[in-house]
Amino acid sequence: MRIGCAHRIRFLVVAGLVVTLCGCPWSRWALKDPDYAAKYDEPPVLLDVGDQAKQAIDARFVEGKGGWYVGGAGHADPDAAGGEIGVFGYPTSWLSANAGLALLGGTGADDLFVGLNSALRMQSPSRFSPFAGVGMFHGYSENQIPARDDFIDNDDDGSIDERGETSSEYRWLSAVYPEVGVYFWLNSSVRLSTSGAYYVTTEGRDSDFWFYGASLSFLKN
Ligand SMILES: [Ca+2]
Ligand SMILES: [Ca+2]
Repeated sequence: MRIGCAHRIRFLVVAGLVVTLCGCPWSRWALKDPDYAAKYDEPPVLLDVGDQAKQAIDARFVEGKGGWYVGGAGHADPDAAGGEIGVFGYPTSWLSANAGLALLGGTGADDLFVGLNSALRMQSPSRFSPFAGVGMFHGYSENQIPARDDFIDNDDDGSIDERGETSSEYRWLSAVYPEVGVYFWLNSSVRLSTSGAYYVTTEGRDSDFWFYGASLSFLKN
């Protein structure tokens, strides 16, 4: 009896803390989303901290929705920096997918690559949600290299190996990565993300690196 009572008190304290931290008792954080509002458009019963806590953290309304995002990432040694813009979606409330056009500079390949980045992430369906996922990047770079001694008219201007002649050199870089991070919904449509991804690249194990990034995502409610 005493143990049950202690458990109940402990639950109430924890739930009360959650409610307090989330700015309840009636959190309005996602009421602009029609699916969320349909569930929680009435204030919860006073002192029902369980319902209040659930309402304050519930982000299941994202299921079946999507939007676009913009982000950046970086790392030192090897110096690497990147930017990305793309689209994302939630096939289910606990799984998100994203794909975007990405620029990746630096890395062990020492070039600027443009390519496609995509990832799958599993997360809790809550306002603040840690996630873990996997992703991949495929990109290419184009450089001009001197071509005055190959007996080829590389630039098709009628002269072979003329002064200043160059040819294009293309390089590919691919990477796969495991990733961990956190999501936080600022409101029903704007999500802040921070993450760390370990890029395992085609440049070899000496060129693998941690890539730390942040992004803002905009959900279409
Ligand atoms: Ca030429
Ligand atoms: Ca040439």
